[in-house]
Amino acid sequence: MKLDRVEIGKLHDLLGMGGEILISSHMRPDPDAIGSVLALREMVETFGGRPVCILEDDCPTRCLSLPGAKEIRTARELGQVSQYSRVIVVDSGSRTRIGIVEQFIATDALVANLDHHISNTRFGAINLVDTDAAASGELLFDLCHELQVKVTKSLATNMLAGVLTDTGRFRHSNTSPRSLQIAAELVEAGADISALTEQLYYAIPEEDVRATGRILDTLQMHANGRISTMHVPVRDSVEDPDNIIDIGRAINGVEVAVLLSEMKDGRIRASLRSNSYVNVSEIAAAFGGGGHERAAGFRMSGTIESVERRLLPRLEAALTKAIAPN
Ligand SMILES: [Mn+2]
Repeated sequence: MKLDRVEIGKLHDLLGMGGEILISSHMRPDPDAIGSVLALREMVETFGGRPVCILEDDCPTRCLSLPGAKEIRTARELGQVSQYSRVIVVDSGSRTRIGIVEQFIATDALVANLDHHISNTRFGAINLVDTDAAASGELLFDLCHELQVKVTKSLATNMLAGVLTDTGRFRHSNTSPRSLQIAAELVEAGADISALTEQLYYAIPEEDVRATGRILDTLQMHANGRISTMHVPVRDSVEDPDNIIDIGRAINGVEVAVLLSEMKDGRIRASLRSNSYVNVSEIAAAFGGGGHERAAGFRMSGTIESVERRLLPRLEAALTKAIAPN
């Protein structure tokens, strides 16, 4: 997808204004969110601005070695709320997905929305949304070229973190020739793909491995083996649940994998993955969430069991609809 020239121009103007610019991304940030925030931080500095990176939740430990990660603040640790009139939100399908950080956005703020989710609500005054991009990191790479920002080693590392993880290490169906070309250029620009993979995937805390064993034990199959579900009680929450839902999705015959997790606030987070034909973004949207065709999610109050009881019929209907001959 070609990025809109007018919107790029408007982002260029925003970056050129200098001064403080708030950069944020979604709650429970993943490496694409963190890497993109950090890449934008460097881009803002290149333009002479002062980036302020604030997220609702802590940077996951596996992302702490990304260049600049220590500069990210959580809304909680800041305590006092300052209001920013220039804001960039990245990798977030809607404004509410940044959570409590919304309080830091002044009412008349100029907000740029940079994202790749199909469910993106175009909430910015500036909207650069490329739903063909596998990761926000890809979108930012294109932006670097449009804005003539030199891709340094640190920029390349932060953007590659997003491309690497949002494509599931180049295995998911969103992996395009462009994803691979961009990854190659990022490696050429100095990103160490091997070191990055080690940090992001091979540094799992021991307690998370043990919790994974208990979560796998909750596996149940539905709809003649086409749906798998697993449950995560709050005491077993792990930093990177993608690894677990990937196992549910890898079971022979499964089309949709579901991971239902209890959150600290008592609500349930549902993560949905599909293999080849069910659009889980539509199903997540029906429950007030969103995402991509093959990876989506939503949050809802209730118990794991009550959410599962409401979700399963929807999934079964989607399976039937997708399979039924025209
Ligand atoms: Mn992303």
